[in-house]
Amino acid sequence: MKTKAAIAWKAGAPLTIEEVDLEGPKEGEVLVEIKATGICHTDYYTLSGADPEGIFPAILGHEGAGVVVDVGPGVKSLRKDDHVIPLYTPECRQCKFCLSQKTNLCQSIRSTQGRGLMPDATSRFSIKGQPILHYMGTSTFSNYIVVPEIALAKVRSDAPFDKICYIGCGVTTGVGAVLFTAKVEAGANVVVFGLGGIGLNVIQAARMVGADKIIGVDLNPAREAMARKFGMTHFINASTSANVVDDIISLTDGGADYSFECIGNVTTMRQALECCHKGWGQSIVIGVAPGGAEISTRPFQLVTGRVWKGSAFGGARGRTDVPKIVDWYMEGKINIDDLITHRLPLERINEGFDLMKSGESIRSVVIY
Ligand code: NAD
Ligand code: DAO
Ligand code: ZN
Repeated sequence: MKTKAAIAWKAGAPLTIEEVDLEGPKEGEVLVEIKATGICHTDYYTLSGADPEGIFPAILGHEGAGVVVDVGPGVKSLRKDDHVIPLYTPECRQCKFCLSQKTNLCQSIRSTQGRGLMPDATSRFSIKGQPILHYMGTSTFSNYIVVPEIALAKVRSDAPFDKICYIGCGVTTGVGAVLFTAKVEAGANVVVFGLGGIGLNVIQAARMVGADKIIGVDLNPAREAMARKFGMTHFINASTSANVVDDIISLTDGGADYSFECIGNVTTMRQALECCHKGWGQSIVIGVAPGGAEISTRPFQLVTGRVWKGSAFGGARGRTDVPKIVDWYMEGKINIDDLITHRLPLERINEGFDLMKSGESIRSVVIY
């Protein structure tokens, strides 16, 4: 069949809207019509050329929601008309990683997904016979996609696609880091570095679990008002503070119980660790730093009880946890609507990237 998609032909070039050939689903695969997709910082990271694993030509996008159109042989858990969210972190429930119950990093299709291919090591997308690569196993900048069954979360059918697409990455990454990775408890003091599409979701989850102080740190003072709306109690402007770590330690009587780095900057990663309380403070790295970057601290920071952890997709097991997060949105427990600041048709997707780069948007959503 044919599908309309935004193609990334090479790093640094704007996306172009084109008609693409899409092969139907093979064994264990599902054809999905994407109804809406968010534009995430990580799409820009890859498109800019900064991502050392970025490969082209490809169809980017990993924050979508849509409807099952057809299923390939052997698909058991999904059928036509089911509403789904594609998962860049699948959940096969059979691999060593899934069975460990210690991680959400399912590895069953990792190697082909990383090469922009389906599990049989081929692409379903092509233009005039030239293969176009998949991206993060999702490629939600295409109106129709083919995805392995294990990389689709089935969600309730009354949830609006133009909001729940954000659960495909940003919401789950931020909310999950608080609930599943850090397991923040009521009364804890929490610090969030970076008040963008991820950090604001960390803030709303910290409020949801009953955190005491929720301190936000950002260079952009325009982020303060939105962060307060989501539960931030104190703001530190990193561009005017003489010492962000000292400010946090004095606000929290010795340091944060939990900090979250939502920027992708190794300097703020160090600050996020070192503002944690001696003996028990945990710092969660969410931001993706530039290729080759390294983090550092004095090892005595760890000897004296601080813990440095990472979180991918919020530690969420996609097929299990994403439907629950959709329920929380539908029950009014989490706010997505105010984070979606811009809506665009696919033809204007490049404007979505410009809005992100200028800091004007929190999330732009493309509506098909
Ligand atoms: P964003 O651009 O929306 O937000 C980043 C915020 O950080 C902005 O408000 C910016 O003003 C602020 N900032 C930048 N430099 C700063 C500094 N030195 N000090 C203080 N504030 C600073 O980005 P986002 O969409 O929220 O993504 C944040 C990071 O999370 C990115 O690196 C992204 O790639 C990563 N990410 C990780 C995962 C994961 O699973 N671990 C998933 C999605 C995104
Ligand atoms: O198992 O090695 C692996 C893949 C891990 C993928 C984790 C992705 C999280 C960071 C990228 C941001 C995604 C939007
Ligand atoms: Zn697995």
